[in-house]
Amino acid sequence: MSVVSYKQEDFIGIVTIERPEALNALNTAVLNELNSTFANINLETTRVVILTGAGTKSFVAGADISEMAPLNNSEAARFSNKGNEVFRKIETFPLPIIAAINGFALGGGCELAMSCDFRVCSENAVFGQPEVGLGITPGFGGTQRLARLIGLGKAKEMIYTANAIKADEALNIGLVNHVYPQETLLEETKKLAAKIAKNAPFAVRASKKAINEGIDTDMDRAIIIEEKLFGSCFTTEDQKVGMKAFLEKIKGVEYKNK
Ligand code: CO8
Repeated sequence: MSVVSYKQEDFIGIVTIERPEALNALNTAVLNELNSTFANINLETTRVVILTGAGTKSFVAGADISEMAPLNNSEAARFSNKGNEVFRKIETFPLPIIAAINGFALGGGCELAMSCDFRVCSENAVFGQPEVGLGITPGFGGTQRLARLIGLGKAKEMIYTANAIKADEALNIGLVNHVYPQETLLEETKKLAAKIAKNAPFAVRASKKAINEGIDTDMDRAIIIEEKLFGSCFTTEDQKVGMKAFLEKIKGVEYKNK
């Protein structure tokens, strides 16, 4: 039985984790299917991806505890590596990915959301890294991405105390960009995705690459990364079309991803 579904609406791809009986917890099957789902996304016809969980209770309630419980040292490190590889693919995926967090985003769920480009959530969303309460550390990038997103002090407090936070606090600390009622979460996320999809696809993808690669290096190298990607936009038809439309005061330009 499939545990990850994919559907396409215009330029928007929607990936849904579907294990509601375990609050969408990440087991090996989910990690494998996430991997293959992203690998099969058509980069010509898709411009932005939404990642969400099935149901109204949980985005992802963590890595699957029943699968992890019996692991030994090397098996656990391998499981961590498997998750990290999938999440890094998501983080460096050529298209922007918005996490639409529809409930619990705990442990591996919070870590999965953090590997997306940005996050929006429903009012009932709950975030946390409960791992130390289970006798483990975060193992799918949480010790690295949380501090980069919300700062060292707040990340350390969340991880050491294992305290969960609600949507309004997640918004305050910049973990999510917007909070919506559960009923409108997906529609509002699609509106954001549609805004992204209207812009020149090459420019959006180059912006993602510049931001991601630049943040991991020093400013002198980072601005060179930007300069190269900026220059590469001038090889595209969309740059000519976009600038011509501005100069000729033409509204509503449709980019062709060329
Ligand atoms: N793993 C496996 N099953 C889960 C998980 C999970 N993470 N979360 C929920 N479930 C299952 C429950 O066991 C239950 O199954 P069943 O009906 O068969 O008993 C079902 O989902 C429904 O859950 P609850 O009955 O517990 O629902 P509640 O509404 O009472 O509670 C909570 C919801 C608060 C979300 C609760 O389920 C909970 O605390 N879940 C665990 C949250 C958690 O600790 N997550 C972190 C896991 S550790 C992790 O993610 C580490 C990532 C790095 C891994 C590194 C690799 C080695």
